[in-house]
Amino acid sequence: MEKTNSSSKITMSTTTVVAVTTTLALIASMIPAITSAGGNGAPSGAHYNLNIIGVAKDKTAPMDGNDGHRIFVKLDGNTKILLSEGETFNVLDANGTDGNGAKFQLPNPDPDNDGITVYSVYARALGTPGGNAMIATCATAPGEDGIFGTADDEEVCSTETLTVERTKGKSSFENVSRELLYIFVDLDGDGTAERYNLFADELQDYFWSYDNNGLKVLQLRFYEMSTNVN
Ligand SMILES: [Ca+2]
Ligand SMILES: [Ca+2]
Ligand SMILES: [Ca+2]
Repeated sequence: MEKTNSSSKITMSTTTVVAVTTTLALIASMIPAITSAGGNGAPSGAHYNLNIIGVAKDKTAPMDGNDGHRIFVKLDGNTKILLSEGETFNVLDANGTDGNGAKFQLPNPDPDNDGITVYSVYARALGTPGGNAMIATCATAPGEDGIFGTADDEEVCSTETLTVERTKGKSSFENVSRELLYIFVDLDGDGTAERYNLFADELQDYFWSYDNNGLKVLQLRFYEMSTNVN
């Protein structure tokens, strides 16, 4: 009996040692992943990449249906990037400098508007140092009559805007899901802005208003992971 007990004790302690070793191995294997994810501030993993490129001279080619993972905007001045709801990420009109804006397709980021996104967007400034851009999510509100397509419709923009500046040195990604995937606007007139997800029915014709002041490249990355914007 005593022998069995002692043998079972040894087994138990061996199990413990194995468990500890396994845990250490797991932690050790995670460290490189954490380090590489923290290198540029972006998560690791699959993503859709979109470069928004500021150009000094307006492009003349229409570039409709040109899914080159990039959109051209004015290097200085305002460009509308129209947003269209779809199953996938896709550049529908790459030329934002030609008078009808650019057009980008993306999925609804938060269909029930609970503040937990179904995907996340990260941004960083690239290109030669200098320049900044201010981006606001905007849309058309139905106005006092509550009906779209009538004279009192108005363009509204989010109170939560994103400003990106290209400074010297390494540029890091930041999670900008709150600024680019939602619009904060006071539709009910009580003096406090409410939050609406992109493509919520309360608004129409969503777009990013891209105010460029010399930023060469804004890089956006869309990841299949959620962000809590509450
Ligand atoms: Ca265009
Ligand atoms: Ca109206
Ligand atoms: Ca309100």
